[in-house]
Amino acid sequence: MFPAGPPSHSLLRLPLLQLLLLVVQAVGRGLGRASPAGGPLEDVVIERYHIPRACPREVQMGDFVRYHYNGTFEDGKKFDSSYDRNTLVAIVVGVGRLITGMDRGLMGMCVNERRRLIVPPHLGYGSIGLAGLIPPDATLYFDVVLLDVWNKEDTVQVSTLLRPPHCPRMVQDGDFVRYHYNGTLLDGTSFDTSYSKGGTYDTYVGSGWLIKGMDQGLLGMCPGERRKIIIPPFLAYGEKGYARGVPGSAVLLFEVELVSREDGLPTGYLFVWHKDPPANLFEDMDLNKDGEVPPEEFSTFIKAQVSEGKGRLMPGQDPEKTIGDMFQNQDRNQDGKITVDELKLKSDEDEERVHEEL
Ligand SMILES: [Ca+2]
Ligand SMILES: [Ca+2]
Repeated sequence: MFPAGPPSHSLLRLPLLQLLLLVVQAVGRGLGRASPAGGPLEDVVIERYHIPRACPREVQMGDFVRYHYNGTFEDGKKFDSSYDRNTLVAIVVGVGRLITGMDRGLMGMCVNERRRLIVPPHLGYGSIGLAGLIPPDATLYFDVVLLDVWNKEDTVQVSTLLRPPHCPRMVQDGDFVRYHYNGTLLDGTSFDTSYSKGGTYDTYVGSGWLIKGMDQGLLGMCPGERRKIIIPPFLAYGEKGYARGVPGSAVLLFEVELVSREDGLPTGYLFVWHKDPPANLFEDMDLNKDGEVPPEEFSTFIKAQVSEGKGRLMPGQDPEKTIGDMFQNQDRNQDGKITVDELKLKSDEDEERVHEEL
């Protein structure tokens, strides 16, 4: 037989138990567990006091995270803060690099989420503490905000925001592209934008001018398309980060609007013929037939080839400059005119290199 307690006893117990459950749910959302006797906590208590509306990703074991925190004791006295050091914590989580309480307390966290963690001593610094900083058997309170999360298995994530109905040709490696972009960190901090620079960002895709993740993220894009491109740090600026605004080991989020694309030229080429060059190239260039081609004749000739659709200049550079560079390349002795021998010499070299350049 169970001993019969006084009726008032069970009446009192029920509200207390409910109250305790409510406290645990409110504080821990079921993740933390207070000990039934009200003694030391068995596990970390997690209070998710700010959860962002959008949470595309939650921290998992083995993820790399960046976060800020304030650490206090039960009496509110601060013992440590990443804000004071002006340095984010950047570390792999869930693998024992942190105190167990922090490893557990960060699991499932979203970027921009804010949590309060209550870490019992056995999941913190135990009965020994940390010399000069944490006394023995201290319960630790952390306020944490998560700013970044990625994993070494990550790839570039592309999502299309707007796709034009007609797309005759998509971006391929080697293309010359003009695009606008907004670059932010995962927590929304802006680090760069083309919109404030008075023009598009113009570059070649797949030629090493861009971070690897952007080279990948632009592929297959149509003019007029808008994309969101998320790039892990090892395909962006790595552990060092970049100048102002991109900290080390940061995931980058770009919103990109492709304005135009053109076929690029092979690396190092300034001009290519669409078909074979004219059989009598020098004679065609030497418009007044005096045996010399000065810059004016050369420029007139090249522009005629372009306008007649016989050849194509390197995109993305002032044509006058490109033609000037081409002239310099051909004028081997730099006397301001191209001779038949200079053109032949260059053509022979080019043929050896299976070059199509003039
Ligand atoms: Ca001439
Ligand atoms: Ca010359």
